[in-house]
Amino acid sequence: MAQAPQAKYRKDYQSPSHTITDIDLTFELHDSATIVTAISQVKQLNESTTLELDGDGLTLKSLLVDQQQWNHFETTDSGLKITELPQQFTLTVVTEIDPQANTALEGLYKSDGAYCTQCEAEGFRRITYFLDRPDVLAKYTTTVIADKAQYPYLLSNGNRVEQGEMTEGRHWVKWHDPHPKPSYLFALVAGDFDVFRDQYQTRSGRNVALEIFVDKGNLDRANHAMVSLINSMKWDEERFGLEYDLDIYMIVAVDFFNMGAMENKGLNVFNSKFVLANDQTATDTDYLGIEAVIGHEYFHNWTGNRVTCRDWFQLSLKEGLTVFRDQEFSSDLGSRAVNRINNVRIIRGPQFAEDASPMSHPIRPEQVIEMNNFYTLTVYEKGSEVIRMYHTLLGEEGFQKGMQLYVERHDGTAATCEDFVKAMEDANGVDLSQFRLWYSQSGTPTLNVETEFDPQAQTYTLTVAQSTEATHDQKEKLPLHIPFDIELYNADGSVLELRCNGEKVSNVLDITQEKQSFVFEGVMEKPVPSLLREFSAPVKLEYDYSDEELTFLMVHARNEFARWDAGQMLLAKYIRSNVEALQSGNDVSLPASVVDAFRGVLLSEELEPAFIAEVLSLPSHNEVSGWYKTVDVDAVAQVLKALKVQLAMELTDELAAIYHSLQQTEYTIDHAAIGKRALRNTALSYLAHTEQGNQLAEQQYQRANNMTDTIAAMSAANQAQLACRETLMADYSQKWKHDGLVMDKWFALQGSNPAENVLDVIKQTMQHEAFSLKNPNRTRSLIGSFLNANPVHFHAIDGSGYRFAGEILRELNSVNPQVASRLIDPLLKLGKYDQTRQGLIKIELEKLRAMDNLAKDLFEKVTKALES
Ligand code: B3K
Ligand code: ZN
Repeated sequence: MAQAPQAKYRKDYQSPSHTITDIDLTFELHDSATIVTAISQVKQLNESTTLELDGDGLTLKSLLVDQQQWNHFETTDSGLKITELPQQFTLTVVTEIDPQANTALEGLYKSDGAYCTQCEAEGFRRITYFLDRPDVLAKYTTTVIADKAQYPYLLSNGNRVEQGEMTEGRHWVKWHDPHPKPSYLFALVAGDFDVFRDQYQTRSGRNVALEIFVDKGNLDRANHAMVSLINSMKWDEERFGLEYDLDIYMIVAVDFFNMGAMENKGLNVFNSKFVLANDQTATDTDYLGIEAVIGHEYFHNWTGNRVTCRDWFQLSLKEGLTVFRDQEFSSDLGSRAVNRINNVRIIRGPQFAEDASPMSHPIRPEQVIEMNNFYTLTVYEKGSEVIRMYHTLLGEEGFQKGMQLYVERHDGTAATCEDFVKAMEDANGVDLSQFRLWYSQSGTPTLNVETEFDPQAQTYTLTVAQSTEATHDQKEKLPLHIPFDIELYNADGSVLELRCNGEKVSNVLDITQEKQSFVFEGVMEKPVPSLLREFSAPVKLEYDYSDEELTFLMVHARNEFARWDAGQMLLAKYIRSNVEALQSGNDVSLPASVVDAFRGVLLSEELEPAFIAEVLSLPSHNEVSGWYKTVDVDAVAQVLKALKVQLAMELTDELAAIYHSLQQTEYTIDHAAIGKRALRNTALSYLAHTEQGNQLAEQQYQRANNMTDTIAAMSAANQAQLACRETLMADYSQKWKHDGLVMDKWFALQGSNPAENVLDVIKQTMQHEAFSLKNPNRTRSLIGSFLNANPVHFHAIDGSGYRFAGEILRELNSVNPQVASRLIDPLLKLGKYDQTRQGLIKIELEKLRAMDNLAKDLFEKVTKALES
């Protein structure tokens, strides 16, 4: 490392010295020498006559101030310092960039044959020298010039205003975006596409042209994205009263993309994974993912674009809120319970793990070296839980009042998290002082609950103690304001009305102190408490439930989430006790009563199949690992496998009956059909561990008329290592080897293959014609699944898994630092493993730290991990 990268601190925020009100951009596109001319209208805001612009990897061709060549400038480590400037001026900067060589996929780059951009968070500075910060909002006019035959479509933000032909087969298109925006929302795309068109009329009568651009030949995979877009536009009008504000909305699907998608104003750029789908190429999970991501990016138009962030420390202002909105969208359109379950799984699994890792940070981070490292589960998913808590505390009506005030006050400006809290407070006349701590305090709080029933006094006392363990970034923790949703059940399944001090009280208790007691009156018999209903706060719950109470809740709880949660708590008890049993040399087993509880759910006639499938899904190895200070990787894996096998053996008949009864002849993607397939394929994942497994998987693969069933068959064969595995894998690869996106599912199965020789298989797979380390989707599928979903081999005690990860990371460091930095996360959690493993992981981290070209993305994480 030449010079260690420096952190930026939230407390050091300063408003900009200048602003740029308008920018006129011209791109002359050429593969390795694109010329960018940027003409900006600059205004001084304080007394400084020096303007410092951000720039990264640019070749400066010329610099003019008010049309005159300007010599008062110097290039700095981070850009350009221009001095002796007038108060207001026109700045013309010409730069040259090399999109062809850009494998980091940030700024302007080439994805296969097309040009595209990614500017969030700080990619615009790789295009031109600029005030590349979200609190500088300018109106953009963009002219794109390129070869007409190769790039018939030239796109940018806003509305197309002019176009024309040029010599040498080139053409140009000019765009104007009337909405002032920060540079991170700028986008440009040039290429040859098939276009899927539709239109939408907003509530107030604006006609919006909808265009989805896909690689040639993929038109038959764009329909679901379009349906999802139209549904999003409608939903945002109905639920939030928010309408679209331009005459055109474009989405471009590209194959090389670092994340899911990007909400650039009027021109979203998407990872093709979240656009392309038909029944032969995509699974139900893919379809639901497309709906969620299309919705998410669309919803950003108000929460992110119209109201943007003042600085990057405020990222959760737009991301937490927009995740909340996309979760609500998916829940209103589909199954609320299943959506909630899946979101909670992410919080309790990887988000809690992030809190416990060297990268722990509050949803509004205090210090950042590389901003791209903070697009995290904490900022997004925990951020969304924080928004959900406002909703729980204020109700839908109060929440919407707060939203309305927030948008009214801050439309067209760059706001802060504090502005959002203030809007919620002012609109509802409430004091959220203590609630604000959720923005500044990191870590996972624990709620410890104790109860006492007094038959004489007919009272039931609930004592709640909250505590948050110190995290890597923050030692001192304070009590938070935690909405704690509870219900009390009588033995007959009826629900008690909650009364305290002679008055009826709400189901949502306000936990604000370190320890608090609630005395409920008029309680005749010892009730069964249903606690933290709907996961009303992102906390760990400790309560000593008996098996009987949990099986009771699995049947009687009024809401599905609580039933599922009771089932998970029951499983958790037996996973823990079996890990202990195994460690002391005993057998793994589940008592008959527990098996019966799951049998009951499986046979239930009222429950939705999609929900039953969730109840039957064991927690992941990663989630279970989070329960321990030091995790016994092999014991956890063995227990999870043994419980799966035992449930499969004891419930074989029921599972087989369900499996056969849920067969569907036609493939449709309505939620009922998706639910049936989910349950049927969950049954198959169990049956794979029985005698019928091989035959069922092979037969399902051969008869499948859709990708969901195909992949479910292969996945069952992979996990249970069935005899048919190799044949199915070979057949699939033969069929899809020319289609990287479809091959990703196959790569993910290779990466998570539990076979002993998996590392050899992966190395061989890296030679597959569809694989390339330069493509983030391919890398995440094959390598990411090895690191995240193959615990036994990744954590092999001989260190082979870690060494392999180290090699890949060293290579990716120069190819694509952002992808490398995502991939490294499992290695940061070294503190969770035994001394031997810790030592082996450290060796790999040290090797990375010693690299002289270590990117700051990896630098930030590696140094934190090694210092912890
Ligand atoms: N805002 C983008 C994420 C940008 C990530 C930059 N490394 C997508 C989204 O959250 O909608
Ligand atoms: Zn987002």
